[in-house]
Amino acid sequence: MAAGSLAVVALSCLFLASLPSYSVSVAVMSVDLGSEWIKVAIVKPGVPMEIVLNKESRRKTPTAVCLKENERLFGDSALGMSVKNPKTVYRHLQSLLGKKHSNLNVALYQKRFPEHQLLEDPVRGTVLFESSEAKWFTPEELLGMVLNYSRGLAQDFAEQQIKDAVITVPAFFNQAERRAVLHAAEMAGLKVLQLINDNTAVALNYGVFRRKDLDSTVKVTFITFQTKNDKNVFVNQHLLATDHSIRLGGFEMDLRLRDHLANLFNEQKKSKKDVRENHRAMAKLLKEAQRLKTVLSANMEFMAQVEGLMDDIDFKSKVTRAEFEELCSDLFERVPRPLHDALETADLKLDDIELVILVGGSTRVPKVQEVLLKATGKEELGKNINADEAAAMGAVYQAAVLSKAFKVKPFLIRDAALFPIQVEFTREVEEEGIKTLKQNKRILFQRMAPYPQRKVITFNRYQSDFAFNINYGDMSFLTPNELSVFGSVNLSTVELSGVGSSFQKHAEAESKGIKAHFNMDESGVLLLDRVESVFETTVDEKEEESTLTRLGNTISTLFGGGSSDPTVNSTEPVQDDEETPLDSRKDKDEGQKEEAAKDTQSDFEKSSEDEKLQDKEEESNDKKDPTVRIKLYEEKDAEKHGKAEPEKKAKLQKKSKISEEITVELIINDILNPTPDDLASSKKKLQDLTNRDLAKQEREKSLNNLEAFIFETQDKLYQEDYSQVVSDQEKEQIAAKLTEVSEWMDEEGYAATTKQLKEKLSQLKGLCKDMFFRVEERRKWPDRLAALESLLNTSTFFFRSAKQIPEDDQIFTEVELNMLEKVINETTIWKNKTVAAQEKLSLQEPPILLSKDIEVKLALLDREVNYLLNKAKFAKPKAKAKGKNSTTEKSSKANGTAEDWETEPTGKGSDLNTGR
Ligand SMILES: *[C@@H]1O[C@H](CO)[C@@H](O)[C@H](O)[C@H]1NC(C)=O
Ligand SMILES: *[C@@H]1O[C@H](CO)[C@@H](O)[C@H](O)[C@H]1NC(C)=O
Ligand SMILES: *[C@@H]1O[C@H](CO)[C@@H](O)[C@H](O)[C@H]1NC(C)=O
Ligand SMILES: *[C@@H]1O[C@H](CO)[C@@H](O)[C@H](O)[C@H]1NC(C)=O
Ligand SMILES: *[C@@H]1O[C@H](CO)[C@@H](O)[C@H](O)[C@H]1NC(C)=O
Ligand SMILES: *[C@@H]1O[C@H](CO)[C@@H](O)[C@H](O)[C@H]1NC(C)=O
Ligand SMILES: CC(=O)N[C@H]1CO[C@H](CO)[C@@H](O)[C@@H]1O
Repeated sequence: MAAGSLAVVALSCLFLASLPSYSVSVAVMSVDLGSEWIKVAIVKPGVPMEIVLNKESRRKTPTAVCLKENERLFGDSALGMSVKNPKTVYRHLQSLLGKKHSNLNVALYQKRFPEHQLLEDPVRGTVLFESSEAKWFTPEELLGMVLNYSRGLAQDFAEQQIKDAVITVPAFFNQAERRAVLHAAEMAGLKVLQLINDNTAVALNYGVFRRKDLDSTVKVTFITFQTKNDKNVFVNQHLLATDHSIRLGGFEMDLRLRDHLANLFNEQKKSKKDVRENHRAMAKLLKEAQRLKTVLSANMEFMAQVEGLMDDIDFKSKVTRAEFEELCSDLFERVPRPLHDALETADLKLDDIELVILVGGSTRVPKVQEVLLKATGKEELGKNINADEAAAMGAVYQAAVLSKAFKVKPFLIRDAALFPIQVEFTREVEEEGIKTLKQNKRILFQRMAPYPQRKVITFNRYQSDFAFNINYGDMSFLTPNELSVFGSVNLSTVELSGVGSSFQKHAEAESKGIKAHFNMDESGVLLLDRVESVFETTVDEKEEESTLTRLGNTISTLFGGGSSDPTVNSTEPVQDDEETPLDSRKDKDEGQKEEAAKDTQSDFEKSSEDEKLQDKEEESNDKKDPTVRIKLYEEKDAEKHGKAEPEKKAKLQKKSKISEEITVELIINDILNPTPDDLASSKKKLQDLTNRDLAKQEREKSLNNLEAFIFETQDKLYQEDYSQVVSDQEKEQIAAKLTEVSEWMDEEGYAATTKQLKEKLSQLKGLCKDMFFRVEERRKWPDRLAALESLLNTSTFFFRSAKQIPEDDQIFTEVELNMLEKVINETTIWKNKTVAAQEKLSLQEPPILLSKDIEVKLALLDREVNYLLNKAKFAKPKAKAKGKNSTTEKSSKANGTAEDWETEPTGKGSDLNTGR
């Protein structure tokens, strides 16, 4: 949107640290998934976080895929096709994710991209793109292709396989939209470590590099303006929404400019047709409009031009920045509003804001900056952060933190859920003999609730199977228009079975309610971990048994993974660890809800234990490696059990908790997930397309190789090096074959299979092998022979010098020296003989002087000399070190024996070997 969202992100800075350090060798990546651009970053051992360059060596890649009849194109190539064949190009997919066909976003998309046919999925009610190739594609599949392409870029850049990724999503993405991105990633075979809100990623990037400036205990709050989304714009601290925000955004500006250009063209009356009717022409104008917007950020006016816009008519017209600002004036007017709204919701004043950072493409538009400066009353906007890449860099930092492979100082992020989520259920109540159905609502996650967070909800009044709904809570902060874009406010219905039987089974025990365990995970996705029916019995115990049971319980809880493990055995006693926080929380709940206060016994309790857990976690993170988050929950449990022990020892009566797993059927009410079969078939669809692309690339390579071989060899036949080593007959034969294959290629080559092309090439190579060999050998001779000659010379010199060492000082044995001489003799003879024989041969005959033989001789001689040199190197005269001078030394040498020399492998080198 033009205005952008105001993001207030709270970061708890827990670690003062410098840059990350790395250990194991596994690269991880981030994808900053924008509706127009994708930015990819990697981190790999020994290499700091880096933005990945794409095939055009650019730091960002258009989010687009082109599905041609026989291949796919991505990035700039895909976008390039939009002016040739707009129907094959799919982009701006973000606004369709997790949306029903009836959604306003879909209508808007259809209007913006009339070339696409959007169908309705009969089962899920979502959008399908009709395509001539496979019958249709879902937005998730198309996004999956783009994600896998991004992975390919990252892998090429990192020069290794990558599977793990952190992907950014707009903070305002709801549950269905987040799940859609996860499904797309799954289709691409990517393992998503986390979906991170893009403004959070920016904030993280900001925080990480200013760690030292941030106080370790103070919460840091700062604001980003995010203008890259042309949808409802929210913030993760405060949700902001403007009436027409779905129409806002950089892309909206592009479209307005495009329409302006179309008007200008129509006014020029060079064609009788309306340019708006022509998809290709409009695509060309859109491309020009995007260029225009960028240029007008730096210039006051610009000449827009498109060659052959329509029916070979060129278009050319001047557009001024003033005109552009006029076109978008209503967008600019809305810029300040979200800022004020956000400050109000946050109960902050402008003075409280230290820094305003702009993020997103349209923030380069001077007018947007001007309006914001005025609205914030600041001197300047935060420019000390590379806004374009901050999200990708923040996300890859997080990827490094989450991947166990890197030792990174974590920067703890508490993100906030933008949309409240509540549990709704109906219960029959009897008042004065009249039975009525009572609707109940309990908030599960409040608006702006921090996550990741676990919550436990306890239903106390049910003794038989029942159902409850999970819905979004009070969404009145959205306008009706925004709400309709938002989609279903109903998330799911949970049907429980086994409640009644759990009560029958434990009739003697006291019910502690039905507990539903929820988890809002790191990606902001709500999960229902499990539901259990909890009972408590009071039993008299013998001390012995008690100890054993207790030990058993403690151990099993430790290994069972604590509260996050849904496989806890149903009849296994569970430690009494949830009750205390529950009770303390109950008071607070009752204070908040009048309804609850009426009941003598609350229907319902909400445990905020996990908030405490979280707090604890933050503390313990100070000391421990927080990359192992799950572990911390377990440790927490263990700690509790530890504390509970002494208390229980004192009692002879033991309260024992029994947990009975309740079967859950989850009915999804917003957007159905693709079934496992759907996912498998999508995966296959993508894999098939990838395989087809790879096969096509392979075939093109084979074709090129064959073409190049023919061309180069034909040329070589005229070069002296080659023509002199072949007989006329051989030359003719080769030339004829080359011509034959060349003609075959012209006639049938374009239909030929990769296999045929490869076969032709290997036939030709076989035919030319001898010729090439002769040429190659001749080329190698001078070098190799010179090397051999030189080594013979030095070896001979060395041999002679060694021979001259006086007998007393001699360190080499006679055998050794004879061996060297023999090798020298033999090599010299071989060389003389072979060279002489080769000279007698014609150039066209197979050579007998072979470079590989020369290399063998070289190696042999070299080894021999080196052996002796090495021996000399470690030889050390014993008698020398007596403080005598060189003259007396000589005389002492006269009666030195072999004993004076000591060979020691670890000793230091003597002078002997430097003589060479
Ligand atoms: C994803 O891309 C890689 C190459 O980077 C390829 O090997 C793989 O098959 C692709 N996966 C799918 C599902 O297309
Ligand atoms: C959504 O949930 C509310 C409250 O549970 C209910 O009244 C409404 O009918 C539900 N809507 C749909 C479409 O299921
Ligand atoms: C090496 O050749 C020389 C003469 O060229 C000869 O005197 C000597 O005995 C030969 N040595 C060996 C070890 O063959
Ligand atoms: C090798 O040939 C060179 C001349 O090419 C000659 O001087 C030398 O004596 C020959 N050596 C032997 C061992 O044949
Ligand atoms: C070396 O020895 C000679 C005689 O043996 C002596 O004249 C000379 O001074 C000595 N030099 C040193 C440096 O000791
Ligand atoms: C070496 O010479 C010294 C004096 O010149 C003499 O004392 C010694 O015996 C001689 N050693 C041998 C092994 O000849
Ligand atoms: C260790 C243990 O008690 N395992 C039991 C868990 O519960 C199932 C049935 O629900 C039993 O079959 C296991 O023996």
